Amino acid sequence: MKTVYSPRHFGHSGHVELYDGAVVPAFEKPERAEMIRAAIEARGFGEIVAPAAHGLDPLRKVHGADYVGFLGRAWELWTAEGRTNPALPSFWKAPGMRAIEPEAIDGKLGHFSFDAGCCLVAGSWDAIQASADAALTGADLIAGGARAAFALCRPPGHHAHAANMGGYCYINNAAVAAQAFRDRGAGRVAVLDVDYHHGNGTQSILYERPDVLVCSIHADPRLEYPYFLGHADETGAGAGEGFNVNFPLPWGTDFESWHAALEAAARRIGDYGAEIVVVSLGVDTYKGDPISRFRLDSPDYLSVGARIARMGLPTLFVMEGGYAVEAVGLNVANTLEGFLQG
Ligand code: FKS
Ligand code: ZN
Repeated sequence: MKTVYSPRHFGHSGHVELYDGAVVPAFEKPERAEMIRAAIEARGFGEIVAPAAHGLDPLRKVHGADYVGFLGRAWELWTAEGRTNPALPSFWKAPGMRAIEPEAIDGKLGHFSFDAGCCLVAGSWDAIQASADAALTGADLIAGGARAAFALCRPPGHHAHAANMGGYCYINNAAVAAQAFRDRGAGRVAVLDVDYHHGNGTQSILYERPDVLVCSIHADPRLEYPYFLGHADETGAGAGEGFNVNFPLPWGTDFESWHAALEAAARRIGDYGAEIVVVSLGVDTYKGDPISRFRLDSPDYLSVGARIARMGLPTLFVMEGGYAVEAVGLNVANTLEGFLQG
């Protein structure tokens, strides 16, 4: 299995987030991707290739053109005001306020985000594009006949909505890849999101579409980020009714309960008749994760990979979360190894 990776992710560093009421360095940091790359290299899974540039058109198929344009210009607009800190949003519209894009960059940052989990620094946009290109290059490998590919995306994507960044995510790499498969002729695509957090962006983007089934296994939004989406009764809308499946689980969920949800999701994807599966791969389900509360252990990821393999579908793994830096490489590599042996 090939891995698609770019060192351009390093451009997205030195960014911050609000945590426990303080501005702190973001948990989503460059070391994560480097630990994963090192673990993949050490296991010798296959070649590590650079992403090919696909331009912005594939991004604009799932995101608003104004939003993509904003991401491209935000740092320039922010620094034109003489500022050097990361561009961090902190103003949002409540229901009843007007969704008119402000001219001032501080207003734009709030207009195009849903939390303070995403700030932009000088190299962020380049890293964001490289990350989306990694997912698209992975999709190319599978379209070219590969059984599987691993897009080592950073920054991650599954929280990004059509016109809003949030939760470390800017461009929804999984949705971009799913759309790319559709455009290349796949009839039915599934997204399987195993990150600890609900993939609210992926769900939102694909909510009214029957051609992409979205299944997400995550911490219950009554308890956990992203708080406002990811409940079990969200089943899709319009033509997409029945094509969104959420598996919210309580804090403290162990591998046995988690795996039961994976089993149900895998069956649903099989029943759907998916031709390809995009796996939003987060390993923040790990018991040692500093911001999450599930209890999977490193060897469990071998079983996760094996169960995904048993779906028997061409599989694109797209990297999402996982913050226990010392174990993130092991856990991702175990997932991929379990897949390759399964
Ligand atoms: C709540 C703190 C919430 C934000 C967590 C973001 C998680 C991001 C992620 C992704 F895959 F996108 F990276 N902090 N107490 O892991 O889902
Ligand atoms: Zn997560």
